[in-house]
Amino acid sequence: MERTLLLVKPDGVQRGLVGTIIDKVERRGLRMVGVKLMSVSAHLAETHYAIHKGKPFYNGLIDYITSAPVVAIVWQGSKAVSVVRQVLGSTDPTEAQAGTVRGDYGIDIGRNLTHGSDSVKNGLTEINLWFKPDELIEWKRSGEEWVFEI
Ligand code: D4T
Repeated sequence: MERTLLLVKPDGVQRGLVGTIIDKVERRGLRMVGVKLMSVSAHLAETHYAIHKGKPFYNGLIDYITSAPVVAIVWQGSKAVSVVRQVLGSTDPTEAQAGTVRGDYGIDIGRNLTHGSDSVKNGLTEINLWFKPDELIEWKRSGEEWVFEI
């Protein structure tokens, strides 16, 4: 089964949307296997967003993600990467569909509330960056046979 990293960014935490965002993914049927509220160091932010270094929005992005606590969550389940990105909506909230997190609660791409891994490979890399192995719990959610045709 796939795993993916979801970050509720500082605006999501400050605006009290943590529960709403978790609820949407949880009701979709994915299983949470790790979660924590954390301050993001400059080093962690720069490592996570290394691919964007040098782009015009990079400095603002680092300032934003380190400005207040974030909630980091690892989700597991069939197609977890694409399901989380679908729940979050397009990176630019003005292009995100209604019913998605960004489409319902966002306006500005620089305050887009969340991050979701964009591939299985990047998901594993990001999970290793944000979580220690003992912060992830193996468990089975009862009733998963009603979500997945295993
Ligand atoms: P995140 O990391 O927020 O899930 O973004 P995505 O994976 O959906 O999109 P991304 O890597 O292309 O962008 C990372 C982050 O940078 C911000 N951003 C992006 C911005 O402020 N201005 C921009 O022009 C772009 C392209 C938003 C998300």
